Amino acid sequence: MKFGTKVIHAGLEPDESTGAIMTPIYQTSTYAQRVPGEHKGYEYSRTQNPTRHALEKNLASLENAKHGLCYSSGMAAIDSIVHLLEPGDEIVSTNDLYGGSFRLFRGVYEKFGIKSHFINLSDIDALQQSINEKTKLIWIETPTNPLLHVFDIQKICEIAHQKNILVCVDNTFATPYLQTPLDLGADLVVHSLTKFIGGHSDVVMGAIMLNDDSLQEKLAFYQNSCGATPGPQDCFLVLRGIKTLHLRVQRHSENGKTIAEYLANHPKVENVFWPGLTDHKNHELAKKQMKDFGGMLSFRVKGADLQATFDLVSKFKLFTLAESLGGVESLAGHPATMTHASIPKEMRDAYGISDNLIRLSVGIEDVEDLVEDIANTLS
Ligand code: P1T
Repeated sequence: MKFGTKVIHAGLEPDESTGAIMTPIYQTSTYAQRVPGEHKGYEYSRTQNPTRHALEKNLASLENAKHGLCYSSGMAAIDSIVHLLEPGDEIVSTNDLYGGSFRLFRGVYEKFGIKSHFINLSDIDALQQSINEKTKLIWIETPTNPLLHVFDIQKICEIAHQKNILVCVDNTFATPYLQTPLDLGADLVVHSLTKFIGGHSDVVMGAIMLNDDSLQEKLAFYQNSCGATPGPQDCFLVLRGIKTLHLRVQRHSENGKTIAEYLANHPKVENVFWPGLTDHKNHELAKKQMKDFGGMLSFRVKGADLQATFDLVSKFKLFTLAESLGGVESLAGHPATMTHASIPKEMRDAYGISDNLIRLSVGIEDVEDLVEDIANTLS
């Protein structure tokens, strides 16, 4: 089945009892048992829920995975993956990643004895040097949040697997429409479904997709034991959003291209980070690894200090100043003080998350209006 068919059909059947075409919202916490232990596959909705199961099967199919697991947020999904590690284990990750992931690895898990290294994953020598016998997980974001670095998933997986290290790719920015990391060797894929997959900025949710049965068994145990599972209403909303994922991401990518090219030629813009630009330093890799380049981009405003950047980012009319990304509507953000504020300033400065950096989540509106909004704001 091709992608545009999978989003509409994979894992989904008309409801057996009524023939309803759309997966019903099974708004129930529990299920009748005939005698103790004899039931229809569902006991309690933290553990299993039919609406959630339909979504998990659909998501697995999109990532060419055997298994899917849903969580009450992207962070809960990421947290669950760290539960696979033991005290004393280490994580190697990128130095450009969502601030919440940094906060979890550094702020929560270091006190449980799990250390994280944040490096440039394009630098294979640095990667080799960061790996030691304690390394159990390599955490990739590609493209990264907020600077849109692109890393070679296949190459990193080859290095990791020689040493029995798991590789997880946070595929939130790309979506499975643009890239399927499991096909490139990754062990786990994680998503904030809150973003492009849900697509309408009306739900917070996360997911893990994977092939390995024993890892799935462990993660399902943690999912049920820790309990950060989503409700059926939210699962229904994500299922509904997914049906147009391919169309939306095509349009996000087209609009992203127009805006990236407009900004790249604007005299007040210092640099633009979008992997589709031919002068992006990972453009050739992005072309090989991704189907298109998506609607996320960031840019630096020439000579702007913090106040000037605040003034600018607050003046857009169509790009709403807000956290999050990937919805149908365009959003603008200031990473240094919003999504990446939990990264210490000296680290942000060293990694390029400067005070004059603005991030755009380009929506699916008519692009002429978006360009006009940017033109007016920059002038
Ligand atoms: O917000 P939540 O659903 O918990 O997802 C966390 C998350 C995970 N991975 C990536 C790459 C993300 O960008 C996020 C959330 N990011 C934002 C809220 C943001 O504005 O960047």
